[in-house]
Formats: sequence, structure tokens, C-alpha cells
Amino acid sequence: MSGTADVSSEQAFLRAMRAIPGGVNSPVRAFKAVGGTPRFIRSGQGAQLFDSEGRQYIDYLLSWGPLIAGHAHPAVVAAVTEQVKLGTSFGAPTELETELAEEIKRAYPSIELVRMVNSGTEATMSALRLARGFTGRSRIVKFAGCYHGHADSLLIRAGSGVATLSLPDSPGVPEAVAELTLTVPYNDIDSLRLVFERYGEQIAAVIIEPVAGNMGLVLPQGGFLQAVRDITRAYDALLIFDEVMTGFRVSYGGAQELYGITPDLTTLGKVIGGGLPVGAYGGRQDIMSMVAPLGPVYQAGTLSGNPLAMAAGLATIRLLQQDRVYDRLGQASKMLAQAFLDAGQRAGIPVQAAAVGSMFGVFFAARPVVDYDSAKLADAARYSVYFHGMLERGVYLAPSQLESGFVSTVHSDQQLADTVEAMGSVIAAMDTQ
Ligand code: KE4
Repeated sequence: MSGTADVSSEQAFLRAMRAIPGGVNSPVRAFKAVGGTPRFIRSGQGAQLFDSEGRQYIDYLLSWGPLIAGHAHPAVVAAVTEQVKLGTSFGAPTELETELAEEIKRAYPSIELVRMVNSGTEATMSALRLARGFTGRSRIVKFAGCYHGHADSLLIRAGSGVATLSLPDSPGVPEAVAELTLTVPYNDIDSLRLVFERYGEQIAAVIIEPVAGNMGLVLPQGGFLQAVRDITRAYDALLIFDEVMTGFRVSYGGAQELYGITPDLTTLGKVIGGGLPVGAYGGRQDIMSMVAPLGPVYQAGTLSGNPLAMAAGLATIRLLQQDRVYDRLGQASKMLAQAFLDAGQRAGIPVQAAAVGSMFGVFFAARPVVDYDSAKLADAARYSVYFHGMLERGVYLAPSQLESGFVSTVHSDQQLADTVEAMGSVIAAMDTQ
């Protein structure tokens, strides 16, 4: 722990900004969407975070998803502590990598072979390259509001109309790359069909968050995922389920288990690393057999599958194999979503909320949120008031309206009750203008 004396977040932030762009190693941590100064965290224990001023918070961010067993879970600490004494990385195969690959295969029958990488971005970037290599096609399709990491082909915003060429969503992404990505609205199967009618034979793959967690929580509407599966199959395009966030979160077998859809490729991350850097991509044997050294599609990584991360990931997912773990996770997330709806109703403030598995999402919006356009209509200013009100009451939520919340196996009934109470008082205090 760097330092033991209390340091204010403001001081820590000013110091960080002199060495790190924006003072953070990932933009969303800077609180730009909600204003104010990010809290500098010193430790986590169970469902709690402790900041540099000694304040404690009930944590519903859980490092953006990985900590489904909570912070410093004894089983994870023991596994990592044991492994670190044996070495952290060898750049050579270890049996631990095979063990985690076998656990993933058992949980995801669509995954016949799986390759470990070091982040969700690496997983989706590699899956796209593989899809292009396997099909010999160059175009891909993504959905507006879905985030798949920061690879060039995926930092894209929709063009002027449906089935028009996409545009870069960041300087540094060449137009020539951006225009190979087509963007359609989530839950809009007609637009997807139109894109395929126009470009179908050129499309290597569709990549989708089967439950969208990066525009707030947006669930797939009835039949949407099956229709995506049917259209991709009709045009021999691959379907990539990006389950970096939903994997082992919405269900042990992810969204593909929950909704009964078999993708061609799946990307994973977050939970499978138990808080250490891990990503993975896997799927059909005939596709994955094209990955070097088995096939010609190249992808590599110095620390891919390193035993420390494998130990943390194995310990974490084995904790999820206990009976009824997901029943309790689901009850907790549904209870929080309902409490938010009830508080909004009591205060006369329009709200929406959803929960699936151990994920929940809230919007200050009068109408249901079904895609990115409707998510952007939600009242972000009101969310900022809510975020800071909850933070002041010791509840740590995502610092953006366009993110999701996560519960863990170690959030206690008392912590959940305290959260509901804080929700009620924060929303009751909001002005209803
Ligand atoms: P990473 O490269 O951040 O490990 O994973 C990228 C990624 C890929 N696919 C999905 C569905 C994801 O949610 C993510 C990353 N999620 C964000 C949360 N919105 C990570 C938080 C951050 O960017 O700091």
C-alpha cells in the first residue's frame, strides 16, 4: 500500500496528473461523466473499498466486473500467494493454462478450443482477425453503444444512416479501417438485415454484447439474438459473442447459456482473471484451428496464460460452481433494480431499471431504454447527482450513466439493505424539476 497516512483524493489526483494522462490509467476512472474528483482506493475487502482518506464504500463496480467473489477473497489470495512463490511467468506452457481452458470449455460448450490473452481488447481484436482470416472477408458489423475494447476496428461511430460506412470514433483510427466496420442500432433487426442485404458477402463477422453493459444495461429484446444468429448463418458470416462482461456474470455459462444461442466465437475476460489481467477468445474447432501455431492467423503475447492470472481465475470460477450461487446473485441484483424503481416512483422521478444475473442497470429516463439513442436520452445530470449522493453515503457505483452495476457473492444482506436505504434517501432529496 503506497503510504499509510491519509492523503486527500484531490492531492492524490493532482500528483497523478503530473505523471499519468488525466491522472488515470483508464479514462472512465477520471469521473469526467459525473464530475468531481475520483477517489483513490487503497484496498478492497469483500464487498468493500477503502480510499486514501480512510473512507469505506459498498462496491458495486467490482473493478468493472472481475471481482464477482469480492475483493481479496481468501481462496483467491491463497491461490495467488501459493503460485507467486513458484514464479509468476515462464513464457512456456503450464498445466494451469490447460486447467482454466478445460473449465471454460465445460462452461461454454460452443468453445471447442480457447486461447488466453491479457485483456478483453486483445480478445476481441484477435477474434476479429481470426474471423477475417477464416472467412477471407474484411467487413465487420457492430452495434451502436456496444463497447468491445479499444482496437481500431472497434473504436467506431455510426455513419450518417444505416448501412452507411462507419466513421472513426477517435483520432488515430484511419478512415480506411473505420469504413470496414458497419454499425447498426442494438435491438434493430431490420437494420441488420438491410446491412446484410447490401454487404452480406463481404461481412466476416457480427460482434455483439449479447447483453449490453456499456451503454448502461440494455437487454436483448425477444427474438433479437436468435435473429442475429439466423442472419449471420444465412450469409456465412461468423457470430462473435463478446462475453467479456457477461461471461460467468449473467449466468455461469454466460448469455449464450441464458438465451440458448450458439455463437461461432466467444470472447471472455474480467471474471476469468479474478482481478488479474486475462482475456480469452475461443469457439468452433474449425475456426480456432486457424490460430498460430496450428494455422496461419497470427496472435501472440508474452504474458498470455501466465500462471499467476490462471491461479486467480481458476480460484474465482471454482467459487461460482457452488450450488445456488447464481440464484442469490440474481435475487440481489433484482432487489436493487426494484428498489431504484420504487424510490423513483415515490419521488415522482422517471426512472428505468433492469437486472440480469449479477448485473443491474439504472436510468433516469421516462421511456424504456432499448438502444444507444434511447440510452443517451437519459438524464445524465440527474445520474451525477445520484452518483455523488450515493458516494457520500458510502456506496460506490459506476461513475457514468452509460455503465452497469455488479453484485458479488459476498455482498451481505445488511450491505444490500443499507444500499436500498441510501437509494431511497438520495432520490427523495432530488428536486423533481
Ligand atoms: P479490457 O480491454 O478493458 O479488458 O476489455 C474491453 C472490453 C471488451 N468487451 C466488453 C463487453 C467490455 O465491457 C470491455 C471493457 N469494459 C469496460 C467497462 N465499461 C472496462 C472499463 C474501462 O474501460 O476502464
